[in-house]
Amino acid sequence: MNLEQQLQELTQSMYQKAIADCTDAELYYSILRMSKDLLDSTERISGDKKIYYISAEFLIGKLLSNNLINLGVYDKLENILKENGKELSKIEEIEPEPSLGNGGLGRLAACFLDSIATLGLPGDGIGLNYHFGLFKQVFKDRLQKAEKNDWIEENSWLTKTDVTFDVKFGDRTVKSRLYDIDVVGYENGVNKLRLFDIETIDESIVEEGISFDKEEIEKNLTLFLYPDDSDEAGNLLRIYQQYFMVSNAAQLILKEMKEKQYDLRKMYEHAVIQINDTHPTMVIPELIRILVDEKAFTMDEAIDVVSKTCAYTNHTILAEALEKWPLKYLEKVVPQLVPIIKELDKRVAAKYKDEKVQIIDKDGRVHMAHIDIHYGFSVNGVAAIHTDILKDTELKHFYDIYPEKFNNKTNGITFRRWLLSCNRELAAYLTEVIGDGYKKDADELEKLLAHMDDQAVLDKIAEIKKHKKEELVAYVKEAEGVTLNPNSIFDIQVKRLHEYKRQQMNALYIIHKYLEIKAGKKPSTPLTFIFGAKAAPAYVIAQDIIHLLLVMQEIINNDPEVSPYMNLLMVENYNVSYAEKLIPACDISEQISLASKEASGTGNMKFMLNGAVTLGTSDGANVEINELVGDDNIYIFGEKSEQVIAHYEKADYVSKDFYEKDPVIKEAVDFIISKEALAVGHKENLERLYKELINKDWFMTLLDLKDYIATKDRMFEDYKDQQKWKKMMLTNIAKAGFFSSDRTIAEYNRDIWKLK
Ligand code: 26Q
Repeated sequence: MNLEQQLQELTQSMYQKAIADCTDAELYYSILRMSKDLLDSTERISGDKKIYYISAEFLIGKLLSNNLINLGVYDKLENILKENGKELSKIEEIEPEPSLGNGGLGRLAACFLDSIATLGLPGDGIGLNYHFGLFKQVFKDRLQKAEKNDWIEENSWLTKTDVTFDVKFGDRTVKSRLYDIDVVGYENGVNKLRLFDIETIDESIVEEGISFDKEEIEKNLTLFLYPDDSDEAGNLLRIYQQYFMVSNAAQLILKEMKEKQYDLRKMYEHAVIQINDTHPTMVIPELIRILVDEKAFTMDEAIDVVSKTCAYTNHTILAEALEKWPLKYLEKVVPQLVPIIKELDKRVAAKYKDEKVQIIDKDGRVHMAHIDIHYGFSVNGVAAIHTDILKDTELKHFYDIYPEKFNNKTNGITFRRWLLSCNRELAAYLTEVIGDGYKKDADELEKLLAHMDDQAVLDKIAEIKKHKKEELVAYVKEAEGVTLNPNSIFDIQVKRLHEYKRQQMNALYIIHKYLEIKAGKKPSTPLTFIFGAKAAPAYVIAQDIIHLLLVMQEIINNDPEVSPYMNLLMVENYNVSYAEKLIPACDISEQISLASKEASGTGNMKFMLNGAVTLGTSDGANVEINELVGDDNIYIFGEKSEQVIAHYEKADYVSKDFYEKDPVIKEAVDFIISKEALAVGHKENLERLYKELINKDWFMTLLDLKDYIATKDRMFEDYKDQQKWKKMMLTNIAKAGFFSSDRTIAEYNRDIWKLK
């Protein structure tokens, strides 16, 4: 049966309609069913050793387009639908987006699953089936409000399995249920994302917004994903979630070991567990506990086997983001792990006197990362500069003990989603120019460099960019009711809202530009500034920054003296699907974190691949982008990480000095509490932000502001030289191959997992 017959049969049996008579929604559910059938008949990837990627987040995004591409049927299906008067891209819009992640770490896990399957490696993701995922963001009165984000439907990519486990907490036992989502590699076999849920969940306990009774574990355990704030509220529930995840993971892994009749004493020959940040760390004591209590291992044997099986990835150096759970919390939620953790701590204390490497500190807090480092065989950072900072500074005391465990794995992104799917026009054109080898071997993108002086190629790449800008303009008009100018420069900053990422610095630039235009100094090319960002609900200053952006949007877009020259848009509910529309339309990619703070960044890679030019600091993977494209094809500004680290060590950064000494800085910061701003915004929010900037500014916004303004202005000037700009675009695309997650995963496998 061919594809058309297959689909026809489904629309008939599900809706008693021919394809041409179905609504987009009916077609979506029919194609979903058809795709699941196709996945069912695709080969399962198998092998003697398997990677289990445990993560509290898998920010998978919508799956339809990607699955069709990876199954190799996208083009065929698109044509069949076209012949029936239907548009596949419209049908894709029907799918609800699963937001099972906060940002970079969760999206990385999703890209990794795609690449693991694409490389044909046996490997599953293990996580939680959050019913509402991350909150949905709405703006009311120029403030962020959080609402629940429903995504699970009767028909979805989830497959209910008959696997259930008991999970024992200190005060209760709950029953879990496993749901699977198939993960198909690009023209390859299928692995699984395994998401655990609890049978007794009760969605109706969610009240106003996203509040709910935190005590009723049986009803709330998998309701929400925790936003990445480190505030105390709900920490106990987070520990319940983490233990639920790892207890299930451990039981599943042991079940598979048993089914394959592997010798548990050689577990590490058949299984490797990648611990994605510290969130799944309890899998280490949990496995040790099971081996000792139920499988007759001695403590020494159990520790030895588990340590050879587990590897840890660090995604941050922000001290406040490193998990340290009070022993008291663990005693309440998982008392059975406490003696194991104490034993692990005792062994460390007996060997190393240095306080900095202990597991339990003198305040009785358990440092989760320290468990991973002592009792795992690999520790990796996610970009070269990040791994160096771990070795030299943050984790220096551990590096001195275990130099052989430390390694770097620079992050990557899957080109199937971030090029083939989100920018079909560019992908098709690249195929025309350099062939389609780049789809499986991303380094082949470099073949583009041979066309650096080929005017037709340069023009076509620019034309595609213009087309993607027009598409975005149309979408934004519909979704946000805002009119943008496709002939302006699109300058985009999309990522979680955090002070270290410095959206506030971008806001100050925009204020500065606004004031210049008011004073009669107009930019030669109109400018469009776009933001997208969710802020953790408990993160007050982040909320204030969103407020400032929405206030400036109102002021700028409604001022007839200014709006012909610049516009500002903060999109509502930025998520993976929105990213897929914004990134292909971008000219300038904002990557402006305070040097040393962004472990890697992955948005930077997605923008580059789609022909945007980076405006960034020497931080995270920007450093490697810089090395690849050279200084002429990127705009780097601001103080370097060593200088920033020295400021923290000497405590010599005083933001008020910058504010008082420089009239340009003062003017921009003062505008936050000007009467124009206060006429539109709230005094409380704006004043708090103003004071934060001049009195504290922990992430040194004002330190780099002048250099940022100068560099950004230079970039806008350079844009006028379109020939030069097009060559920069081409170079960025051509050099993006290194950032394919296929490369990253091949390195994980070569150095850590050693499958096949
Ligand atoms: C911790 C404790 C309590 C509640 C929440 C959390 C929590 C949740 C999520 C802490 C951290 C996160 C997410 C971190 C994250 O996304 N890190 C990013 O990882 C990317 C992939 O490696 C990097 O590219 C980014 O630089 C890094 O910020």
